[in-house]
Amino acid sequence: MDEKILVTRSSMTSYEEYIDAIKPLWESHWITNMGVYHKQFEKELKEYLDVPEVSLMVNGHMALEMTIQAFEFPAGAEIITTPFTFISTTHAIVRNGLKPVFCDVKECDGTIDEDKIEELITDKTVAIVPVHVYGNICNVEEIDKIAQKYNLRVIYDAAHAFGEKYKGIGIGNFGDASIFSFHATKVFNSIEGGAVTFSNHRIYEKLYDLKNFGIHGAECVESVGANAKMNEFCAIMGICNLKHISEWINNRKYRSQYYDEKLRGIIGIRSLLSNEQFVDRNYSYYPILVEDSFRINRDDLYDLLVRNNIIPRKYFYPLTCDQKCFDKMDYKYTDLPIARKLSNRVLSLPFYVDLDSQIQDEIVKIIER
Ligand code: T4K
Repeated sequence: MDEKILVTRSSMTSYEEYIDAIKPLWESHWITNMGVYHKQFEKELKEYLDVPEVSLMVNGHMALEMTIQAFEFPAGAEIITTPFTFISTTHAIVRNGLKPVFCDVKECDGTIDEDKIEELITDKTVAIVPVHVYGNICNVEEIDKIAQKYNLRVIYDAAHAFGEKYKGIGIGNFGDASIFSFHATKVFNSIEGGAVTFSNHRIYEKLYDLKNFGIHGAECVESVGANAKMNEFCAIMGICNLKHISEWINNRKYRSQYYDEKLRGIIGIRSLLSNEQFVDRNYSYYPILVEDSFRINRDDLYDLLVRNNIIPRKYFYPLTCDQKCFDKMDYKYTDLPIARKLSNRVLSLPFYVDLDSQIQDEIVKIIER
């Protein structure tokens, strides 16, 4: 390959469409602080995601961190979560002064193993933060039952699940809240951005205060908040990109099925995307597992691809609990056999809208060889 093929490439509306759309910002000079486009984007997201409430955020991480904060859990309380995710999920818990308790995941799709949650519940447990990893939907029904039984909150990290539905219901309707990421590398982006979905309007008010310094009018600050507002340039990018999302998801579906077809029959390679029949997928990533029956291991396959200018990523390796920043924490050495197994074998192949099928052929050929 002459040029480097990266793991993903931002999906973007046309230059002309964006430039045209941002012109009014020069006329109004209102470029941030809940402007008209912030409001419009929130409204359009509510419709698209088919949820009762949306709160826009500067990015997916702050969406999660502030949502956890909004529930005002007592310091030192425990949150059951997965280590097979991007570091943001764990950081959001730890940065709230809470303790992550890592639950193992399922071999079939990398989502939290609902059968292992109950044994981790203690009198300090206050919530579960599962992740719809790669857009693979967690067992929302079982998680809901456990949460009800033990009176726990459920906050889904749905950073990868934008626009997905389970049994025809927008994925942002499950649990007490869900967070989405609109980062440049996601299925849908607003350059940087994120959102929280929920049904309780009190959460909207709480998040509004948290993301805007707790300001209530020019001379009144009612609570201690931070700054996590989305600006108008990002909101407009989101509004423009939202017009193309269905077309992009269809394009990804075709690319994903193309990989499926080409990789089928290679012994030791399997897709980590679930076949859950009730899910409308968004085809956000294309993760494969390099199993023991494959002739070389994941790291060697990674090196081989990189030598050929193909740059996949080991999403998600290492497990978040094994990261250096948690070296001194007492939750590092939890027994997580499946999460470790997946993390040591997974490789996210280059995958994005309009990825050339010849490049996909080339990638498969290298794997086959
Ligand atoms: N929860 C979960 C489960 C998440 O996966 C994430 C983010 C979050 C929460 C937090 O959401 P945000 O706060 O980020 O909204 C990337 C993303 O930065 C991150 O958003 C994402 N997950 C994570 C899985 O991947 P890196 O460090 O791998 O990104 P980077 O810069 O290496 O980029 C990867 C590839 O993307 C590049 O090789 C090319 C392409 N790219 C990148 C950028 C920055 C583009 O095409 N355009 C771009 O502007 O973290």
